[in-house]
Amino acid sequence: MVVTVEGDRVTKVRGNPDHPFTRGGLCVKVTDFPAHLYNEDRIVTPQRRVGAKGDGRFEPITWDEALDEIAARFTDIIDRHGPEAILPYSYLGNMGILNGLTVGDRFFNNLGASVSERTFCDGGGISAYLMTLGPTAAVDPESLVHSRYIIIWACNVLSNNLHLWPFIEEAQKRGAKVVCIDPVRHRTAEKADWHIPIRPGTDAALALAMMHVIIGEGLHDADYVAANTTGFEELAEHVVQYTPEWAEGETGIPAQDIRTLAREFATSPPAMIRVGVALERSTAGGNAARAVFSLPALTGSWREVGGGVLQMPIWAFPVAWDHLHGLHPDADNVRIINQWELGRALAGGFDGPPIEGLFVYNSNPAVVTSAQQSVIDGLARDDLFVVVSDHFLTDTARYADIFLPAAMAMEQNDLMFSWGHLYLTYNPKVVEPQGEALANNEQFRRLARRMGIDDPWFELSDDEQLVQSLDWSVPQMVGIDLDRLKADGYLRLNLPPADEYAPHRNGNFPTPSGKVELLSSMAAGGNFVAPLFRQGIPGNQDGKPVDALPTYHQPVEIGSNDAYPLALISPKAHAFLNSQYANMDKQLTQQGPQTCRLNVDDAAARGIADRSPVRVFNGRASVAAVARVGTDVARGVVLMPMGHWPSGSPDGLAVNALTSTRYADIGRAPTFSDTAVEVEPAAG
Ligand SMILES: Nc1nc2c(c(=O)[nH]1)N[C@H]1C(S)=C(S)[C@@H](COP(=O)(O)OP(=O)(O)OC[C@H]3O[C@@H](n4cnc5c(=O)[nH]c(N)nc54)[C@H](O)[C@@H]3O)O[C@H]1N2
Ligand SMILES: Nc1nc2c(c(=O)[nH]1)N[C@H]1C(S)=C(S)[C@@H](COP(=O)(O)OP(=O)(O)OC[C@H]3O[C@@H](n4cnc5c(=O)[nH]c(N)nc54)[C@H](O)[C@@H]3O)O[C@H]1N2
Ligand SMILES: [Mo]
Repeated sequence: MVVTVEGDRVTKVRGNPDHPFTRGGLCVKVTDFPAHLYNEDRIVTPQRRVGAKGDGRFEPITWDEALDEIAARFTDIIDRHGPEAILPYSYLGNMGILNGLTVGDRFFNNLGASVSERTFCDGGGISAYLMTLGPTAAVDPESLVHSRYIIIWACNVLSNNLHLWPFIEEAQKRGAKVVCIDPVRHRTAEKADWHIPIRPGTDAALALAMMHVIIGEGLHDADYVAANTTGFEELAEHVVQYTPEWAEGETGIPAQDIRTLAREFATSPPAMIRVGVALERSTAGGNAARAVFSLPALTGSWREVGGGVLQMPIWAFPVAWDHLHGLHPDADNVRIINQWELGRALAGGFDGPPIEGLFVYNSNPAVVTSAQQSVIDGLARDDLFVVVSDHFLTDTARYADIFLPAAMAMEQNDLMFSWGHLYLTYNPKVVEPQGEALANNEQFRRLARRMGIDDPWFELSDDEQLVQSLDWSVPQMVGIDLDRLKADGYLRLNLPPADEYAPHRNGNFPTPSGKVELLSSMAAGGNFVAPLFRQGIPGNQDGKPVDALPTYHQPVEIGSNDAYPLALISPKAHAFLNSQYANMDKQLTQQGPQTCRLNVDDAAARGIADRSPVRVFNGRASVAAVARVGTDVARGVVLMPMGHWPSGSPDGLAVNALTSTRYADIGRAPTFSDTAVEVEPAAG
């Protein structure tokens, strides 16, 4: 991003046209970033609640008062119940190495607070990836221009991964066929050559039927399979049962289309699969992801540049996660609470001390977490001491006892690894923070000192912390140091050029066997959750059985109750970043109110007209929405994008009041896409 600063103010932002990956592109969320930075609703001084919880009445206080009060309350809670009565709650509101996912871990691990397990963004997909392929960067996203066949599976590239699109479009111009497997005909599916609508939660059935065809018709690459996979014989026998005719019944995709897809994928090298997070979000989501990750090994797609799987190239970046987590010496015995279960945790549903202190930063659980009503009820508990660090008075922050104002990206230093390309990016502070806002890492430095935590990390400057945050000695960091990063802004990891990079041409997968594990050796340890997601705690297999071979399991909730015959999905909103920007005028205008998209036939059967008010409900809640009727969603499917704040809705609830609270099969992923609802016309 190129930022124009006039005097002491940011006046304009634009994409950097010279950047080889982003090429001058910026998404609608951030093109008017100054309106976000200088927004009149932004809160830039610490605040203490004066009204009732949820009222939103606060008074400004000094940082000293805020830190004193937090230290006193936390100390008191620890004295009475022990440190596990404190729960940190954070996610990906900020994605920097210094200020993002792990910024609070050292502080809370030092205290011995309950560990928050953060699995609701690809915890299942990543765990499945590690089980099948290991922590490999896999393909360079730029190499997609060389693909001849691209399957975009459960991913809305044009809305959610905008910068990848030009590479796919270039491949398409060069003759590649682009296929989109999604219940929704969204912007990306519109541009694809073939959109395959699928019933939510049935992707494992489709992938396994593709295997049935590929192996059954001898379209697999026997040499690649023999050299670079485990368990082929077992898999071949296992997929005999998964015929395309059977899969048609599960997925709603005609058997002949499944055959065509499998044959084309196997015979159009280089073939690539771009996987989105929604793949994991159902009862068999982890199995679906493992099956999909296995496909390119069966067909030998990895042999060529432009073949393989693109999930997220994060494993290319040598971030010193363990060091950033700063594990507590007795970490193995600390209580773990999955963030998904915040409502239950606040209601006393876990063994051990009651949660009496909650510290939320980089997250907005009142919007992003399932069981929304129970989250809001829990936040409203009078005996719960809540600290929220954020930019705005979010629907979560309304329940804070103490609000801490956080700096925004342009007001703080950071270094960014990427979820979507292979460049490290330096994020310099270009203006002083508004008011008294502070970067997250500075907030934790001050709190650590106030609570007498004796850890040298909290005495380090930003640069010193950055130096310790990466392993600068590995081959992909040759030629990269902090000074060069500051001078150039971004540097490509030292990997072969995208046009030559086929990292698994000869196998070399970083799994326990060194091969693609069609038959998973890690499954023997039970359910696997990557330590990245649990403040570093490595003892991560809970013994819950996991299928050794990718296996299909039907959705649990969809189809289980005639009163709720429709399958709800809640993917990302085009104009919001999860819950962020949903309070900005321009983005809210562009996104519009909470909508519920449904198929013309389903609408007609219920007497629902386009743009009329409806209520979407199930046994958990009822949520108001505006109907959008069309043919872009498959029959039986309802789409409500996530991100709207519940406070903006007439009944004070948003889509996560409806979503399932069950875990998926692997990595304790959420199951948003296994949610059943009914829709009916509403008055007014
Ligand atoms: N504009 C915008 N961009 C974003 C974000 C945002 O909020 N807004 N959030 C960012 C974040 S945190 C993430 S994780 C990424 C996620 O980006 P994506 O991976 O694209 O994730 P989703 O939007 O959740 O879902 C993608 C698609 O999966 C489809 N889908 C839902 N259920 C199923 C299913 O069971 N099977 C199949 N095959 N498809 C299904 C949905 O219709 C949707 O089109 O986007 C990032 N980019
Ligand atoms: N139904 C449904 N629910 C979902 C999903 C879905 O697809 N469907 N997607 C899930 C996914 S993939 C994700 S990643 C999560 C996202 O969940 P979150 O990460 O919680 O979502 P965000 O809204 O991006 O960010 C949370 C808050 O961080 C604040 N923030 C931003 N930068 C900073 C900072 O530097 N410091 C501080 N202190 N605060 C900051 C923002 O203002 C915002 O209020 O939601 C999950 N929930
Ligand atoms: Mo995410």
